[in-house]
Order: sequence, then structure tokens, then C-alpha cells
Amino acid sequence: MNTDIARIAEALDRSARGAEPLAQFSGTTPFSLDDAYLIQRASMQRRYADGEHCIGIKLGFTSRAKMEQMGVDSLIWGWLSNTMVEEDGGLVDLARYIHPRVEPEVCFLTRRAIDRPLTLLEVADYVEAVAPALEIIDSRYQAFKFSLEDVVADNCSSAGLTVGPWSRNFSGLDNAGVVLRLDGRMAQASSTAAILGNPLRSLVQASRLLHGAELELPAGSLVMAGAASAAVALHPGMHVSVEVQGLGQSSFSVRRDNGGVGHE
Ligand code: OOG
Ligand code: MG
Repeated sequence: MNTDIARIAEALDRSARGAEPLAQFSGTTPFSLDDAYLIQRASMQRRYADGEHCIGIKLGFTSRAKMEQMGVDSLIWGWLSNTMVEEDGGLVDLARYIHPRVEPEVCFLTRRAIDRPLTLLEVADYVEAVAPALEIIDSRYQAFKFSLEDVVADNCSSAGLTVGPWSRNFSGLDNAGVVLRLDGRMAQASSTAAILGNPLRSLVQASRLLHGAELELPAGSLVMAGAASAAVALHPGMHVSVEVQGLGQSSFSVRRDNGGVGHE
């Protein structure tokens, strides 16, 4: 493996494990988008070598709200591992994160292996279930600032997620209300239509991206469709919930006593 790829993958992996931010690479060691995806895979390989396993993938920047918030306008994708799953309705400890933010999503569970590019008409057949979900993103870069290549190398800021109840209620998924509540108060109201017009299109995109990378996603994988609205910073003691019309809720509380925030 190219030494730069291995070196950057190691630095990102260390940063994630130690919850210590680092400087962006694009300023000093620029690399291509293709290399960024190799770095992301190399950093995940380090985690798998230590016993973690892959549970699926996530799409990023599938909504205009997210692209505008982060100043990036290309769809990206990264990997989810078992250690990223936080208990639905449980307590999240900020100590293992750097400067975490939460965003409202929907999550799919695949029924069949995704092994070729799929059309929108075909994807429903590949889905076992859908659930409301919250993604906790945590850029490993200082001040949560990055270029497209930096964020892809950083596994698209993947860090944590909660997944609510699974259902097979796919009707209306193209325009279901999404409400993010912080401490019980509505913080954002959006629609699943904000996610590529229909979150099932995230699966279409995922199938194309996987095909382009010559990879297959096994049945029983999670696919996070991407946030419907902008991410918000997490603070100790906060309660966060997402409600997706027709699907129900996912939520968590942030532990009060923590020494993990304020690394910057
Ligand atoms: C990158 C991850 C984007 C989404 O849902 O759009 C993402 C970031 O914003 O740090 O997860
Ligand atoms: Mg996301």
C-alpha cells in the first residue's frame, strides 16, 4: 500500500480512537478522491483487525441542507462498524467523541446482497425493513472543517448511530415528515423528500457506488440514507429524538457527567 495512504489512515484511526482532533491533510498532503476512499478503507481495516466488524454503509450529503451546512456538494459514502451503534433510548457518553453532532436520518436493513447497480423500481425488493434513525457524526478534523477529500478519508465523519423500530411501512417514504426534537422542543422539521427526493434513492446511489468500487454489500446490512436536515452539536444532559411520520421514533440522552468534550 502507498505509504501516504497507510500513514493518513493510521492518523485518522488514532484520532478516532483517542477522540483527539487533527489538522486537515488537504492543505499539506493533498490526495485524490480515489485515494480518499482507499484511506477510509485502510483505516476501517485497522479497526476490523482489532475485532470490530462492518455492519453496513452510510451515505452523506444526500440533502441540500447538509451540503449547504458543510459547503460540500458531492454525495459521499462511508462504513459503519458494530462499535458505532448506540442503544436506542439509551445514554450516550460524549467521552468517546471529539465534537459530536446529531442529525435525523432513516436507516434501511437490506434483504438481499446488493451486487449490481439497481434502479428505483428494483430497490424496494432489496429492503427488509426501514427505521427512524439518528446519526452522530464526529469529524476527526479540528473545528469540524474539511475538504471533500478530507471528509471521505475520515470515513465521512461516521461515529455513532441509534436505530429505532424496524417496520415494513414503505408507503409514504418519499414524503414523510421528519421532526428532530432537542429536550422535547422541536428543533427542525423536514421531510424524507429532502433526501434525494426519496430516501430509497440513497440505496440506488449506494448500489452504483458499490458497483463502481467493485464491492458487494451482504444481506442484513444497514444503509443510512443521509440526513434530512442540518446536524446540531451535542451537549451533556441533552435529550435528542427524531420522529419520522409512519415509522416512529429513535432517541437518546447524553450523559451529564463527562470529561470528554472540550478537546479544542
Ligand atoms: C459528513 C457526513 C455527512 C450526512 O448525512 O449528510 C452525513 C459531515 O457532515 O461531517 O453524514
Ligand atoms: Mg449522516
